[in-house]
Amino acid sequence: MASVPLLTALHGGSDRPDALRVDGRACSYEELLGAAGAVARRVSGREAFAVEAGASLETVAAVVGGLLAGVPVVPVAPDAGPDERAHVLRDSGAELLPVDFAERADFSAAVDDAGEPDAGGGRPALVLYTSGTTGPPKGVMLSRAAIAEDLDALARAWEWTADDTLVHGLPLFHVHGLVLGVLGALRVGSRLVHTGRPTPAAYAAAGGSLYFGVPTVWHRVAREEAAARALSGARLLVSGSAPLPSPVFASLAELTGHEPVERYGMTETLITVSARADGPRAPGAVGVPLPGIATRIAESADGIGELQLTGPTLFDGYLGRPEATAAAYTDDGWFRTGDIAAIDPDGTHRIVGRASTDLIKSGGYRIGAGEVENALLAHPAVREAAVVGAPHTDLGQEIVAYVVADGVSASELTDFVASRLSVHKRPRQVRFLGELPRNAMGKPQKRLLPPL
Ligand code: MLC
Ligand code: AMP
Repeated sequence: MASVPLLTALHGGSDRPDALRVDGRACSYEELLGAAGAVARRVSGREAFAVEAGASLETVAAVVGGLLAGVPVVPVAPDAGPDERAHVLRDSGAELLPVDFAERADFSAAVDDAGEPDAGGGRPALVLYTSGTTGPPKGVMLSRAAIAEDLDALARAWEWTADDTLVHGLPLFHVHGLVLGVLGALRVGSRLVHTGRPTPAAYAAAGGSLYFGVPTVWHRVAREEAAARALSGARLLVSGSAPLPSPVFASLAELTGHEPVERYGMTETLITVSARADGPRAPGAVGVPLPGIATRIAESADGIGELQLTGPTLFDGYLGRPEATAAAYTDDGWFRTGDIAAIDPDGTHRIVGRASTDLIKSGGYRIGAGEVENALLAHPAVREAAVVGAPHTDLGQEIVAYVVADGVSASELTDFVASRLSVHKRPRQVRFLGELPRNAMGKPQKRLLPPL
């Protein structure tokens, strides 16, 4: 198999001392390659390894090190509770690797001209854990070929070049912050400023040309007029991971002078549809399919239905779950996104909802209702639990738990969930009911839950 170099610009070599800045610490490409080389040496020969993926140079070095060595990297959310962390490590078989950025090694002798090995022998580059409607998170296997295709398509769509300075403050254990936000910069060669947290003040101070954010970040920027106005010197503001509310689109356009570019994606498919830097942008519209991506709307009378796709950016399946992988595709081989969409006559895609209410998006994080319900049911006082996403101006959706329980308070239950799962999986509201509404078959009916 021919090698597929992924981090072309990193190997091509800018000699800027601050090519990369993560949460206040800067490094050059040479320093990053040295630290990544040390990681590559340590993991070489392993099946996979995990890294605690905080917003740090260590996380970047670990991921690049895995790519250099051709060993799959499993980023773990730093705030993952013990249950979630244990699940990810057990399911992936990966051990957590502590990383010391000061440790340096030259790994270039072990790799080919492109600075990377032969596609890791067909193994995934990354395994990213993401929630489904039920059960614990599944590991999504992403190949370096899929990542390379996606980043190149996005670079073309956004006219993203080495002259850009990319700014964002997104988590480094998901597609948005890690694949686009870090590997994208190292492939294209743009300077990267990761702000640690994506606060409006940090975005305003960073002086970038290209900004990434989830809608919650853009909502917060749009609320702080001075910070928003400071982005007027940028070239492109990109929003994704959840629907960007129309009022936020309008405020950003007014305060920054830039209509944001919206793009749509999933962990399993990477980014597949996007507005273009040289094309129209409209609230509620996520643009057109990237080159190589084919989309269709599943049969429906009114042209609104499940969005299905095929293309070179799709995942290699869920780790160790062939049935779940097969179930994600239609019989004729299209990936079922579970998102409800419409396609305008000019090809513009609009995401109008989700097929299942059991996948919640809060602050851009994907949260399975079933995982939170199981965490609640593990509490001895809880007899029944139903978790839903309720509309929320800042977060898009907030997690609301309806429980049947005795002798326990709402805050005890949220703390209990937080002690097992990541912070953002905590219910924001807990409602106590005498019983859950059920249909004649005895199945809980979330549609019939009392309004908040
Ligand atoms: C949270 N908090 C709670 C709570 N939940 N407190 C009590 N009860 C609860 N239920 C605490 C938090 O710990 C935090 O505390 C404070 O409340 C504020 O929390 P928040 O409102 O959630 O804000 P914040 O922590 O600032 O996070 C917002 C955010 C974050 C936007 C920065 O949600 C985020 O990083 N989202 C990005 C997700 C993402 O990258 N998704 C991409 C998936 S890939 P404290 O003490 O810490 O202040 C993908 C593909 C694609 O989707 O298309 O891109
Ligand atoms: P994740 O796997 O965390 O990447 O979540 C993927 C989901 O995020 C998709 O299935 C969509 O529901 C949602 N999503 C991503 N981008 C957008 C967008 N621009 N507009 C609406 N929903 C989006």
